[in-house]
Amino acid sequence: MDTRVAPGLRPLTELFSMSPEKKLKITALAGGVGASKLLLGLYQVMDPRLLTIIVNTGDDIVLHGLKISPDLDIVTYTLAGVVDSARGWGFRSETFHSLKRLAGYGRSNWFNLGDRDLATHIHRTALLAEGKTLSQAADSIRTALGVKSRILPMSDDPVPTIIDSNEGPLHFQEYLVKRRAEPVVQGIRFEGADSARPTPGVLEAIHDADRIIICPSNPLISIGPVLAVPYVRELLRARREKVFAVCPIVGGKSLKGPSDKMLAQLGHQPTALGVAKLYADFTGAFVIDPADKAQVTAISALGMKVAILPTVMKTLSQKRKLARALLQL
Ligand code: FO1
Repeated sequence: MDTRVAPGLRPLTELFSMSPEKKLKITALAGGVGASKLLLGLYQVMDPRLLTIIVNTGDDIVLHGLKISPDLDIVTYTLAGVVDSARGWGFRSETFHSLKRLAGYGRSNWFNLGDRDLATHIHRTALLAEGKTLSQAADSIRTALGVKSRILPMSDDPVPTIIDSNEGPLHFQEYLVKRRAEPVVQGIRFEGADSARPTPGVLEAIHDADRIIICPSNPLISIGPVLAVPYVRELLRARREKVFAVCPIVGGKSLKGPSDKMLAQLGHQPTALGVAKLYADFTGAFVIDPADKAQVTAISALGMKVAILPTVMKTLSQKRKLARALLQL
């Protein structure tokens, strides 16, 4: 038998020998860095062509006339194996000559756009100017980088996340990167969400999935915007038994970013239980770390099944292990 394969494709023999759980059609809801760890695990342990990722675009921002989509890029670069894994965003071994020159022209440089990363933003902005949609641009970028899973922005319409803070309204990137999450959060708005349309394929991907995974992302500003797109939350509710959410808080601390601080400032408990309360209406199974097993009874009382699995993913082996366990649950 000829088992030769084109570069990047798995040998047919490997697909036939896959266990049934690896053939499940999976749809994941994702933010950026935290989500990408689990997504990389899933990408490696299942047939990646059966994985569809719906990504938050509330973090998108226009800088220097360029459309930047940080979470789409983080997910794409991670699955393509080109991400700077220490930072979790941007290209590995990146240089910043263009940004220095831009600063020399008096332009702001608080958002670190690397030289190769800039090519992505130029390409995306050019496609949009040529009349293409954000999802067509995302597809062009992921296929060029050899990513086999479908990556869908939650909406082709802009839905910027605005943080109402003690310093006034701030775009999410201004709050997170420019102001280093120091302002006190008083409210969060997803501007334009009410009239935004889900990207073509988003509702179908939720409807047709064998399993829907909510990645361990910030529930307020990464998963929150996706849920705010019309019909998404309602459809998840209708498919609740198929929805598995991985908690992004372990032992009262965020796995990544300021989730714990933001939850507390907005009056939620910065705990697994606090996140479970935000997800209970559309989640059938809630995955927590062994460190939080004391909260099982309280979470179960919300009407969800609870699974205890190690959710801290520092190594590739931990990412693959959690992914495999999620497929086998
Ligand atoms: N995060 C930072 O903390 N500082 C940066 O300068 C920065 C630049 C950046 C450039 C491109 C990109 O795709 C992501 C970038 N991020 C940066 C990450 C990003 O701000 C956030 O982590 C996500 O938006 C939250 O998911």
